[in-house]
Amino acid sequence: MFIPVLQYINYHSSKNKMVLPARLEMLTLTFLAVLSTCAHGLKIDLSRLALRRPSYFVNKRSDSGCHGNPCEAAKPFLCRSSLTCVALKYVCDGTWDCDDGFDEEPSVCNAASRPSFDDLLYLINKERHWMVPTLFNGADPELIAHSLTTANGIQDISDEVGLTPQNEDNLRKAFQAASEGDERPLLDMGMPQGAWHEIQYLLQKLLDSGFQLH
Ligand SMILES: [Ca+2]
Repeated sequence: MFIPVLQYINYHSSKNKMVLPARLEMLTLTFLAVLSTCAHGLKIDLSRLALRRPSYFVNKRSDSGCHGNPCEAAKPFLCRSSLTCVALKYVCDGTWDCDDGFDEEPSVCNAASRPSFDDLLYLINKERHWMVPTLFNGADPELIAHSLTTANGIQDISDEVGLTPQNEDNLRKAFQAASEGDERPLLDMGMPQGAWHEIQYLLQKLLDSGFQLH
């Protein structure tokens, strides 16, 4: 079964370009040289990449929709600054296979072990009435999902999304609540009854991937 893992979204629409933190700008620049790619039949989906052009989305990965990736299926990971192609077993294996180390960048490796962008976006949209203002300062759900997929931890998300100290504190409490199996802090934040298990599952998956609470 196909499991989308690596998904990068461009947030440089004219609407929000001016308010985005420099960190996200740099992250987007990181992927400038990478075209839309797909990992055919493999675990990593590179079909959503940050490109410096208006919002770019590939709704669903499909073989017919994959284009721009010159790599063969056995080596589907395209390096950033060269046309070097890397087999997935060498992505995030601790050794640079791309000249610039793109295959070992933390954001790439974070995304490889995280819940998918789509799963996170679905949850955030579903719970957006309380989750977005309480935890993410009213930010765009796609930006939040992207950041959760690639960030090292809360500080990165704060820099990328623009959180208040209260948001950071609430986010930290939410992760701790998930870790401790205690839904009460989230109920106090406005989480509706019945939403807990899905939220706990995804937060715990983030923690399991090494997501840092500082
Ligand atoms: Ca490598």
